[in-house]
Amino acid sequence: MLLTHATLATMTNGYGLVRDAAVALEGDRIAWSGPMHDLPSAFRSLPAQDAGGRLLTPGLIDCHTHAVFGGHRAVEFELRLKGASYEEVARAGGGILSTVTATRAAGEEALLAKALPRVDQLIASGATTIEVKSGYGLTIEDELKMLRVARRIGQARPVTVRTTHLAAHAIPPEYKGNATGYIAHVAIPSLRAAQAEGLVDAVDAFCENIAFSVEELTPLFAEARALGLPVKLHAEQLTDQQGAAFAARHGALSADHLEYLSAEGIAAMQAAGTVAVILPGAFYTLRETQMPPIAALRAAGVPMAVATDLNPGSSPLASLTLAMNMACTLFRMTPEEALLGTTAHAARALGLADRGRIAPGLRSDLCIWDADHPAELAYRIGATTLHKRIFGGRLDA
Ligand code: DI6
Ligand code: FE
Repeated sequence: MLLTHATLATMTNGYGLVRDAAVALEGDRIAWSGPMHDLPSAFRSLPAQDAGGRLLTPGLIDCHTHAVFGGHRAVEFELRLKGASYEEVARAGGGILSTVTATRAAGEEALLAKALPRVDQLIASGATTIEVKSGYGLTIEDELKMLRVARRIGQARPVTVRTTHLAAHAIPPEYKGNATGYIAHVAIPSLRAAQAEGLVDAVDAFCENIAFSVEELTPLFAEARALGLPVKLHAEQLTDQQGAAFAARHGALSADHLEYLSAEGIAAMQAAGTVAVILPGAFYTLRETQMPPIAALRAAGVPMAVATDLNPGSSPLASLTLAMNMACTLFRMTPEEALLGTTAHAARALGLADRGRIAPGLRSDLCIWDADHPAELAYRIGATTLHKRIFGGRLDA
């Protein structure tokens, strides 16, 4: 396929804007891209599609989601707005453990049927690659079930799914007060089993005083290393646990949230090449006031990604373009940083070198937008101007 008369945001050197451009696709790879007048004659005979001057970007990448879960938490949302305390919400059946109960009770088919409409919303906002975490099963079998469902999303929809093992997300009631036992008897064995079944691309954990400490997570990250799996970490979301520096010491692909990230954490991430994943949907939902240190991350040259954190509790957000808008308006990221955050830097946060930019040899995952400048993607609030996606060289119907 040959796309002609397009405005390209190649995402090499910022937007990497090329006006009146063409892109040649061969199979699932980009063969050539550049100004129309430079198009090599070899590609001129490919079947052409006129983009009519529209904006072309790399397919968007949501590098942090919890898109597989049972139930919802809308009632908890309403109770909190009526003034209920956290304890009252928990007694009324809310909170993260209510999602664990609902996820354990659901079968694979039911979980898949609930996840697909969420994924369809992400796709409608331009996603061609999504990451999906486990973490609401919290038993060996239920964590495996979640990862199997996540993998099946990639067979059911035109989207690449990367799966992340997040058994260290919360301590289930049966291990209350025994985080170490939970890591030893559930998190590590479920990771081994998931790896044996080929279900896992990375290992994540929630490092927080209401979840796991750096010390408790050390054996899990050692196991990840022994299995040859990269790590990431939910770090410094609510308090500074020095999780980002711990993750960086383990060569983490990313540290995510980072509202309470310290200068030492930034330096450690910079030295290790760890991506900062910015999640404005959770900040917004929880009405947090402490912002992640965007200016300091920028000054240190730490690559920033932006993701939805799609989950039923702290971020029921299923639009990447809205996440980009929030990153700009709430955190003062620029629209260019926000788009790098859902393309080139999101690819890096997933350890994927074959996507996130428009360049020869990369996957032909592209978005065609009814827009003429890339700043439009982050500028609109909740309106997505996606015209069509191309996934692996195929135009969406
Ligand atoms: N941080 C979050 O914001 C979510 N998980 C995490 O580690 C919350 C998940 C939930 O409330 O269901
Ligand atoms: Fe998360």
